[in-house]
Parts: sequence; structure tokens; C-alpha cells
Amino acid sequence: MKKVGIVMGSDSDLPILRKTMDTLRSLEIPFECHVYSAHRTPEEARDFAASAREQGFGVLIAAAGMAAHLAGAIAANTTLPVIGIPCKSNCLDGIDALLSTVMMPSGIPVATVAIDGGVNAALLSAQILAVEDSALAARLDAKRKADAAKVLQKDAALQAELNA
Ligand code: RP5
Repeated sequence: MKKVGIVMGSDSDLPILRKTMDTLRSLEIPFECHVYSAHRTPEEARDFAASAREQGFGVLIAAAGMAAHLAGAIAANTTLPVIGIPCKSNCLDGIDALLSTVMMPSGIPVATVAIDGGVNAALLSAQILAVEDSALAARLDAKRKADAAKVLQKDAALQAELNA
């Protein structure tokens, strides 16, 4: 199976990416995770993106906060699908990173998930890889069913409380 490459602009983004890694592990998807910044280590970020396809990656996830150019900078150097996670910062609650990540010019797409959307970034990367992997697609189906069952359990508990 192709690997998922995860890049974060700072180790202060790690709590969001831990959710991404936990979700990938639960789906048995191999991944690598690195700290490379579009601004502080632009050469390493570029080299990682430019060599990602030959390194066996199938999807890249890039997470950054504030003036979050990382996902766009990664996408500029590969034609692998790139998923951007805007991370919340103290000043503008993540709106800064959301706009910096999502508003890409035509020609260089970034699939942007919600602010701090670490879980959905993992799930979207899994769905991309599952296009060509029926076993992974079956694991995604099973997860959807299990997640739906948890919601229905919560509804049953609420109905029991309200009707007691
Ligand atoms: C961004 O700046 C990083 O992705 C992080 O979200 C933010 C703050 O970084 P630190 O100052 O915490 O290293 O580039």
C-alpha cells in the first residue's frame, strides 16, 4: 500500500496530527510524519514534496497555523493529492490558517479540511488510497457502520432518559 506523508509546520501542531496518526493506524495505513516549515525550512519542505512520489507516498497531509503556506508549498512541488489542515492559533482562532490554506490559485489544488480537522484529513487520505484498494475500502465501510452504531446508542440512551 502507498504511504501517507504527514508534514507539520511546527511541533506545536502535533496534538492535531496525533489524531491523524491514530486514525491512520486504526485503518492499518502506513505513514511517515515530519516537521518541515514552509518558512523556517523551505528547502526541506520542498525536497520532501518533490521526492514523495518516488518515496512511495500516495497522499500528503500538510498542517500549519497562522500564515499557513505549508500545504500550498507542498502542493507546488508534487502532483500527489495534498490535504491541508489549518491549525488554530491564539490570535485569530484558525481563520488565518483556514484562508491561507484553502484559497489556492487555479492550477495548484489543496483539499482543505476543517480547522484542526486531523481526523478528517486521515479519513480523506484513506478514501483516496481506497480507490485502488478494496480491502481498505472495506475497513472504511466498517468504520462508518461502527461510528453510526455509536450515534444510535447515544440516541437510545437519550430516549431512555427522556421517557423515564
Ligand atoms: C506555523 O506557525 C506552525 O504550523 C504553527 O502552527 C505556528 C506556530 O509555530 P510555533 O511558533 O509554535 O513553532 O508555521
